[in-house]
Amino acid sequence: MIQRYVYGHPLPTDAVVRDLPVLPGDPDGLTVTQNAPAVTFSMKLEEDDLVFGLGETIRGINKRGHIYRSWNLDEVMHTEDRQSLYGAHNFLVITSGKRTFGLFLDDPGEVTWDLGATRLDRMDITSCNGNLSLYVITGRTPRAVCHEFRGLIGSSYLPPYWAFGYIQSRWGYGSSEDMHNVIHEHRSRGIPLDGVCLDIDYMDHYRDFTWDTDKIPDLPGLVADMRSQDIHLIPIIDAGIPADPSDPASEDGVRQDTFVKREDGTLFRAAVWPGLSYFTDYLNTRARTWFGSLYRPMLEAGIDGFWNDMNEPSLFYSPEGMQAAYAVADELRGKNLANDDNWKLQSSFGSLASSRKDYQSFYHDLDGLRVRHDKVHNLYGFGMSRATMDGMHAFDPDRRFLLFSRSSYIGAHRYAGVWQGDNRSWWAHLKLNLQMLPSLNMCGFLYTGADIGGFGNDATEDLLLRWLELGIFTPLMRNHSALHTRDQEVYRFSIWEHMKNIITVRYALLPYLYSEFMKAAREDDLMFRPLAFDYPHDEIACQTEDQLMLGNECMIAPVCQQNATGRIVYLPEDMLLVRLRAYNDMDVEPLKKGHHWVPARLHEALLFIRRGCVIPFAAGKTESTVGLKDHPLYLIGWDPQAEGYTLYEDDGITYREGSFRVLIPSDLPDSVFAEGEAT
Ligand code: MIG
Repeated sequence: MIQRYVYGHPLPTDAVVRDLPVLPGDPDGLTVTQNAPAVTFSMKLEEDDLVFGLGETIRGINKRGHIYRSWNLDEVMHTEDRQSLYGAHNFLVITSGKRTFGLFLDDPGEVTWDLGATRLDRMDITSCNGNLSLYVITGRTPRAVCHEFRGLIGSSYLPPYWAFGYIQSRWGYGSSEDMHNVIHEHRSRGIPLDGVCLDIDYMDHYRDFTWDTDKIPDLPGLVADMRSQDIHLIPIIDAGIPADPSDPASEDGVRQDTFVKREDGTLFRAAVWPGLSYFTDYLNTRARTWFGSLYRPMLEAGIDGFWNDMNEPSLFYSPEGMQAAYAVADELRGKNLANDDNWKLQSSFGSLASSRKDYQSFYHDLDGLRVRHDKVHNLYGFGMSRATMDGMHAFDPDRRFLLFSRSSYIGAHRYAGVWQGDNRSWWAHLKLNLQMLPSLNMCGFLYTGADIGGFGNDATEDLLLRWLELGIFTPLMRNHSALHTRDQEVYRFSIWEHMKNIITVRYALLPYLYSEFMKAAREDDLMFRPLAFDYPHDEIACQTEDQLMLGNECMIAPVCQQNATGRIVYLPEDMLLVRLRAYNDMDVEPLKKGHHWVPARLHEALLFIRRGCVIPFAAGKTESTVGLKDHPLYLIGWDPQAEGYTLYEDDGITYREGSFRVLIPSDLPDSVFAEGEAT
């Protein structure tokens, strides 16, 4: 059941797809405190309350014990002390033996979530602007609450099948030659690959929708050449459009009045990669349609996937902010700077990026309603995803396109996936990658993954291999790294063959993973779940922070620790351990419920299948998802009497309904089953 309450004057967000009646008064169990304009919703947290949700953010699967802030930011440090990353996903579920319910604050402005941080036994959620719809969702289980909620916010975005293939990316890729090299290095070694990303360097002076013709003389030719090798080209698009009349998109946007403005009606400008830039008013329908149409020439060149970046929006500085900083510098120039002055000088430049002041200095036109940006800040990336996907569908309404965005709000999950942003080559971030998966799924974002190997800093070979051993399960499986960091393509490392073998496991698993993804998307369900969702009465499962349920049959427990030769895994029920080395190299071992030390050498990925379940594997080696179609399937499970697996399949390209096929062990003679007794 979903109940809706309204506070202040909510702005339209398009997060939900159902218009529910507004109930009078306040919801039961929440204390509402007005502190104009803010509104706070408070509740006592019981000792056994678990708190899940908030989508893309830092810290554990159980969010209890920290203050989070919904305020989309270009945050380069995903450390424990942060409060915000790139998305605002204002949904959480509170569950204990006694009660289970969800809260969704449809509020596009700043919201803080004190989830037992100030006081262990207290939750305070504060809407800073006090204009929102509050939805209270009840259900028997956390999974049921999420299902209800997902019905409210609408179906998740569907990527094409190829988007589940391995994708190689790097900040620095910008030319046809880069693309050819990356493809050659993968194909010549038999490392599977379905996509390569172009980062900002392909553009002509960082101008969106242009490409440097010295680096890419023939874009349609490049795309066609790549497609003939079953590889898709995925260029980046940034939110800012250069404030320069010589740029066609800029000139056209000014003429058609599609950019955000300051209070006095002049165009808002701030610097990003191309220098001073304009920002499309993605909250305006006409401007969105305009921006979406800008993708057309690249779609016509054969491109069918993009990644949208910098759409929090990230701002390096505004001219006003820079001027103020210069004024401070002029005032202090030549002085003997004591501590305070030194700090003042440093911080006047150091605080220029994505500043509050700048976010308060421009306005959106919400189809007739003028709203200051900070009141609707968290909708910006959502609007960009929507503009892009609508533009792609205007080009071809029947085709599924790949799109993943950095910034998002609930609602954006209907238009695109998200990647988890600028993580680091840290073991802690491998674990964080896992921890964000279920909370993103809860908020509708099924197509997601993190930069495998880590974006910032230098990856070691063991980190990359272990990270691939998690990445084989994530719908978006992309290796990406930052400029000036150590080369991170698989083929750069001495143990590349192990990495390659692990990637072949991904492809062998794809029929299953795709089927589970599509089931989750069609049924408003979760592909990744905290163990607490499936075993609510199991105290250990409820506290497990480094394992996840995957689909309806599996559990994953990746090794997230350097130098480890295995790990302790908690099995909440009897399961079949599958130790995976390559598509054709694995061993299985039935294990009893309880704790186990599970050996996993560096090149071995771990997967656990519930007793009584079977999952399909593709037999055979492939270079890309295209080749997978020819491979027969076999099953892996505990015992040959198992019921079978219902596989979902479709064309992977259009929105045409697919079909279900029941795979039964007795029909698939090559299937693998456990031998011997469980230990
Ligand atoms: O200011 O395009 O998160 O994936 O490689 C940095 C360059 C801009 C941030 C993205 C990252 C991308 C990088 N971008």
